[in-house]
Amino acid sequence: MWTIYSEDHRLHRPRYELMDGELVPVFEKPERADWVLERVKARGLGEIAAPRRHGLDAALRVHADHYVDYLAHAWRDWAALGRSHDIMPYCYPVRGMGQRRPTDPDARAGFYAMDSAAPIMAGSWQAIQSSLDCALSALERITEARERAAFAVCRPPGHHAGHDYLGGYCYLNNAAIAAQQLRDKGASRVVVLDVDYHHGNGTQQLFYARSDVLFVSIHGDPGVEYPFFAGHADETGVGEGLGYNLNFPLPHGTGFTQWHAALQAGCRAIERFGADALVVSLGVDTYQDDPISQFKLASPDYLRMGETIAALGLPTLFVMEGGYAVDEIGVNMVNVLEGFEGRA
Ligand code: OKP
Ligand code: ZN
Repeated sequence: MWTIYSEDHRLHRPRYELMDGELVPVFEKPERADWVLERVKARGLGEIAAPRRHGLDAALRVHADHYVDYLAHAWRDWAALGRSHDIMPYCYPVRGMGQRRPTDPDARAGFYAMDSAAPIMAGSWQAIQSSLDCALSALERITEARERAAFAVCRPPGHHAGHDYLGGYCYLNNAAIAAQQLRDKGASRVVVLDVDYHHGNGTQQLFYARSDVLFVSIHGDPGVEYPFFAGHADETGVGEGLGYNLNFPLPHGTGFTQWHAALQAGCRAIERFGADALVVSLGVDTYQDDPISQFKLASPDYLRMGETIAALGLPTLFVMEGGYAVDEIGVNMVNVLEGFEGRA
C-alpha cells in the first residue's frame, strides 16, 4: 500500500511536556516519523509520496472555525509579546466559569486546551496542516485511485483533538476529518477504529451524537489512565448516536490475548453496523516497552492485529497516532500494515 509522508513534520518539535509533576522532553518527537518511514522502506511496503495541499475546508467540517483560526494565528500573537518559548497553557475555564471567547494570548491558550501536552511553536501550524494533508492525500488513494488501503504518517497526531480544543500532542483530528470526508464523498456509514493505547476522546466527541459514524476504541482504562475524563464503557453515544460509540477500557498490564478479544468484539459490532469504509487511528503505544503506556503487546502481535482488521473486508485508511518506544514503533506500525496485506 502507499505511504503518504511530508518532511514538514520536522517544523513541529516542542521542547517540554509535564509528566509526574516534572517538565520533561516531549515524547512525541520527529524521530518517531523517521523510524516509521525507515521501516516502510526496509520492508518495501509500497510507494512513498508527498501529500498535496488540501486547504482547510475538510478540517472546518468537524472543527470550530474560531478554533482553527486560533491554531493558525496563536504563534503570531504569542511572538508579538516578545515570547520565544512554546505556547503552553496555565489557566483553564472549568465548571461554572464563563465560556466567553478570550482575546488575551494566555487566556486563549487555556481556553482552547484540554491539557498542557500540545504546545505550539513557530512551525507548528505548517506541520499541523501537512499532517492533515497526509491523511487526506492517503484517503485519495482509496476514494480516487480505488485502492484497498493507504497509510498516512501523521505528525502531529490527532485523536485527542476535539471540536474546539487541542491536547495530548493533537491539534487537528486527522482521523475524524478523514471519516467526515468519506461521508462527504458518498460513503453512508463510516467506522473509526482507534487502537491507540489512549482513548480517542476527540474523535468520540465529534461523532457522539451521530449514527453515521461508528466509533470503536480499545484503550487503557480512563479510571487510571490519560485522558481520564472520557473513554469509559458506559459512554455509548447520545440521541441519534446512542449505540454508535463503543469503548473497551482495559486494565494496566493487558496482554494481547485480552486485547485481541476486545478487538474481535469491536469487529463484530463493526460488521453489524454495515460500514462502507474504515479509518484506523493507528497508535502502537500498546507495545510492552512503550515509555508512557501500560499494555504488554509484543511485536508479532501487531501482525495479527492487521490480519483481524483486514478480515473486515473494508476500504481502510491507516492514520498514524501514538507510539513512543525507540525504533520498535516502526516495526510495530508496519507489522500492522503487513499483517493487513497478508504479507506476514
Ligand atoms: C497521545 B496519544 C504521561 C503523560 C501523558 C499525554 C499523553 C498523550 C498521548 N504520564 N501525556 O494518544 O498517543
Ligand atoms: Zn496514545
